[in-house]
Amino acid sequence: MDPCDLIWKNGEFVPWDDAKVHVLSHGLHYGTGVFEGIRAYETERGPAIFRSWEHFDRLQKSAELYYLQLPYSAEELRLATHELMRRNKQASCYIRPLAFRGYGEMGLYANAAPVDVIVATWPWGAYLGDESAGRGIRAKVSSWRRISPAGAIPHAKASGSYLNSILAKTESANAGYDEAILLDERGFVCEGSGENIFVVRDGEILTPPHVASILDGINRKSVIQVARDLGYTVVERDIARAELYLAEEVFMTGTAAEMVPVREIDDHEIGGPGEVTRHVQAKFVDALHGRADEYLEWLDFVDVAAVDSAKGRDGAAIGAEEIESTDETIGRITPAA
Ligand code: PPE
Repeated sequence: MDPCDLIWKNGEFVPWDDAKVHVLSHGLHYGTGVFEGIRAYETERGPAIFRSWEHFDRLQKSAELYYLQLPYSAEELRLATHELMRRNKQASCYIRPLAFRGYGEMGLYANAAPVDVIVATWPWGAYLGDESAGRGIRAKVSSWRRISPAGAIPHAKASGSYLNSILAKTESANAGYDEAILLDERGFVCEGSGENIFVVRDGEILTPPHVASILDGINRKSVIQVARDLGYTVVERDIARAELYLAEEVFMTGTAAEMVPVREIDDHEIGGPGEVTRHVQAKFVDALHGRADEYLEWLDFVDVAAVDSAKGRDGAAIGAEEIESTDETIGRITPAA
């Protein structure tokens, strides 16, 4: 990893190497955490976090689903992230908020253990390899099914759920593929180990619906909108495994991976990146980087010149609560007319 200077932890900015936890932290033992993956990009108007409101909102919903009470509001965490990026002097980065049950009680009903919250930032390059966005990746349908909604909550971005993704990813990597595609418990196409999936058939763009145990991806939602705005028909419906092999084009979306064409699945050549993928990808990448006026409202611009609002008048570090009240210059901007 490429460390940065500071990590925001429970309302304070602490040096990267000092952001530690007790080995008896609940989340470490039972996976009781929820997290987010967010990216910030350098734009002509300064650093901008892509759809930060939606990410912090999802963090809060994931927490609620697993009965974790977040001691900070989504807005407090969003503004703490701005301050962290300013202090780490980052124009672009990956952002990882995590809330987990901390140290204080063991056992499965441990409400006495606190919920700790951190936000970390670091530079993270192309998740599926430098060539992934241009050339496309090779994927393998996993022998592991996506966690069933009967046993856990696929809609929550919960730490423990990722054991499922890690099994699938490990299997595909050990077999020499770039990524895994998981089927849901019914045997329909679900998603990648860390991405949503799209299939192009007869010129239409298909993607699995919510009942297929997907994570409700923020890039999924964005790409659906971009594709529809470009005039494509996007249908959310169950997709049979064979439709992957019969597809004209396949692509995946996720914060870390961004938008990546899939050129081969289970040794069936899909080809590409195809015309539809390229068309949507070009617009989507413009949106991420602030080059598409119609999507500027998705960008949360970080005011790098803002006063260091997390320092009180005496210069002492304070919590996110105060950041919110002093840092009003940062907000959702309206697209230029
Ligand atoms: N499904 C899963 C299982 C998933 O983990 C992600 C994101 C997505 C879909 C796409 O969601 P979104 O980022 O909102 O479009 N995966 C995150 C974790 C990656 C990691 O290795 O850690 C990410 O992309 O940040």
